[in-house]
Amino acid sequence: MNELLRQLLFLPEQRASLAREIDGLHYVVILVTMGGAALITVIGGYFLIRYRRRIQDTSRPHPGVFARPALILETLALFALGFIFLAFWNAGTRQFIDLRTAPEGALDVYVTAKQWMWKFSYPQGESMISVLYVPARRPVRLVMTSRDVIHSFFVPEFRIKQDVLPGRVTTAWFEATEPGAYPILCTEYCGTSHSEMRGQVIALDPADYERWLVGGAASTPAFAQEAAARAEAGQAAAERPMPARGEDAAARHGCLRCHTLDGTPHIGPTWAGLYRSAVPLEGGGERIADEAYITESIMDPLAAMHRGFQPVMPSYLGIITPPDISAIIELMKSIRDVPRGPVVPEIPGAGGTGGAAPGGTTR
Ligand code: HEC
Ligand SMILES: [Cu+2]
Repeated sequence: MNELLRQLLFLPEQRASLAREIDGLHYVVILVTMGGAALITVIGGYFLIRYRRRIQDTSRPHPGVFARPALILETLALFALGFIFLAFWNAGTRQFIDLRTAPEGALDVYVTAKQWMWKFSYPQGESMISVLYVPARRPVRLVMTSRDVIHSFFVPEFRIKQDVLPGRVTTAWFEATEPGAYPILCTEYCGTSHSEMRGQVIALDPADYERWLVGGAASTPAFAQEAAARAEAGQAAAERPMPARGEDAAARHGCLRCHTLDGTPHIGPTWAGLYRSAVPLEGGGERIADEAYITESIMDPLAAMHRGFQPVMPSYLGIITPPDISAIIELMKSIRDVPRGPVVPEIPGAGGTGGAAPGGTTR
């Protein structure tokens, strides 16, 4: 039953000691509300037909809500509702208290959140970024605080979610039931890279955990090493400065087939020295290459053409994401002082399509 409902509701596996209980309350609430809704629909439908207006027959009097059988039913329903409320309240309060109070002898780990990473410090002195090693089948208490804004620590498989606040300490505890790697997510929007503020809880067999304490990550089982490598790669990506991410995005979208970063003329105007420069336009006039002009050039390249270039740039409307555009603009800002010669190539359009970026990535 538990497994069936868990899958029906698309919930992740239950991998902490309290997860099953929490899901239990969830199931009861969902089933009671769905059952209630179904009951009301059926009763409403019955009344709709039973008491519909009849043209001929006006003799049958409406029994009225104050008739004795109705009163009895209504009183019973009220009591049932009160009982359901008390039952929810009772189960919810007990779970809340269980979730709040870590068992005696729990292992303490200190958690510091900051844009955009989780840092875990152990009483013995180690400190890990993005990866939280814990022994399985032993309670772990997290003592958490933030260095900047509000974050929220969420491990779906453990069913724990706790806000992490600057200038305040909050706690959460869990006991992983099985060794494994479980993702950590930040569930409080905390800035540009909020979605990349991830990590892994790596629950190890107690013996493996002891080995980790002595020998570090190298002495953990293969699954743990894989998860740690994944978490670290994600962290490195999140920490990459925006211009570098802009270069990734430009390469990914093929911009560097036509644009250069080092000032060399090519199929499209070089991005070196472009930011905030005056762009001469086809048909006269000029525009300052600010964020608006750059974004417009990417979405609708023909709207304002750089004088002397061919109309070969495709529109990226609906293809490129706003974060990618921001990163590309940051990349352009970072090379605004790179000297550029004449921007327009000698023979316009001679490069054709699909050529490699000549010297496009010298930075
Ligand atoms: C097929 C070649 C080609 C590709 C690919 C291409 N562009 Fe362009 N781009 C051009 C040409 C040619 C121009 C100048 C004519 C115009 O304004 O449309 C240009 C103009 C621009 C301008 C205005 C610069 C100026 O000096 O007026 C920006 C900004 C720009 N491109 C960004 C991008 C970005 C970002 C990408 C990738 C997402 C990209 N381009 C992909 C050829 C290309
Ligand atoms: Cu966050």
